[in-house]
Amino acid sequence: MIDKLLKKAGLTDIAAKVEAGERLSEDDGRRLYNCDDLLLLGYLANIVRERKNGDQAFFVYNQHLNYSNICTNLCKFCAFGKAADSDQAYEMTIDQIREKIRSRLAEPISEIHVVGGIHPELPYSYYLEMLRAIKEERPGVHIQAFTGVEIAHLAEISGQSLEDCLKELREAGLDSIPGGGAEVFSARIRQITCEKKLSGEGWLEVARTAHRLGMRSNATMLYGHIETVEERLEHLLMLRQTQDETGGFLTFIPLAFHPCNTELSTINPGMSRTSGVEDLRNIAVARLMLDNFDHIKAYWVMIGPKLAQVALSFGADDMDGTIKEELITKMAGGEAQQAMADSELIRLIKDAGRTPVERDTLYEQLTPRP
Ligand code: V47
Repeated sequence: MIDKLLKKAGLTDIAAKVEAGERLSEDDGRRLYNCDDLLLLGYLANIVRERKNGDQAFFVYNQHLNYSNICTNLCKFCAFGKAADSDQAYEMTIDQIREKIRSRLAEPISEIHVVGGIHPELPYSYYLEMLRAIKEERPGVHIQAFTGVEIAHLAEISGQSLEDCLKELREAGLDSIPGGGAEVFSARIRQITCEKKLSGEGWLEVARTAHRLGMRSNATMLYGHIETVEERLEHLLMLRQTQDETGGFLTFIPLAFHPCNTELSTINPGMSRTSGVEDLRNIAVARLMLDNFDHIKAYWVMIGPKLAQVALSFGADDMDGTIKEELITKMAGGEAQQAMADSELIRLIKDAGRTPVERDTLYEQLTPRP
């Protein structure tokens, strides 16, 4: 039966490679992206998913902290970043950050995820103080902070090399780097959507430098706006190549574009949210192409908890976490709730026929809880 379907879709040779654990080529990736048999893509991606992670589906008890939305880049796909003089601009003081952390000390949070805009004025010392303050309030927590774009900015304002800056941030409490800021590496896309932002090569250089220092990081791709299949593929191959070199990426997270309140949707008024099929296809193709990534995350905040649950059968093995407060998606029209109880994550995972595993940021199993 499956052989017939594979033949009909022209994927017999790709399926043979997947079953043999062989690397897929760029052209294979193109064919997968253009395949409209979603169930077949899911079937193939699930082979890799189960080979790497069995029935396990990971989640993390985490807290998001968006310390400021003031940003000089003002990317056209982003509804979160605001100019410093905007009446919606905000920045948190170190005391307010302490308070945010303190307010949830009763919860078994193992990871704090920190992301903000590229702020024109906050001094370098603010970032070091923020890291120290978080660790003081919640010793032992893993701080996953600052996208590659923020890290490059911090190196610049501190007048240091990336390496020295990362070492100093690590001493202050930084443990790993989230995957944001990668967007789509294509120079064409960056020119149109985020011309002031760090280049794709610059982003990869931050990742390489961190990995050289033994610090892990994540990788993302923002899809569903004006990028082509070729540009998505190029992005995935650049990540795969970098991972071959360093082995430092923990997980890949496809991020579904939310057009609401973005400049991109003002320029192209017809833009709509990605469809469920598109979301699952991106997860499945990423799982198949990124053979050297251990984990693929279905980020429920962006694709909704129900689709994230289904994605556990289309290549994803991780649902991210409890979160509670996340502004990047919310500002762009995200409708998913902001918080998910760990019991609800566990229920969704079990209901999908998978085994829930509470993990720390580095994918170590947390049982019993620390
Ligand atoms: O870099 C901005 C994206 C990213 C929109 O590492 C948008 O585990 C959709 O990277 N629609 C930041 N996406 C968030 C991020 C992230 C999130 C969760 C987990 C991890 C991880 C990383 O959000 C930005 C950008 O690519 N973004 N605007 C938008 N309108």
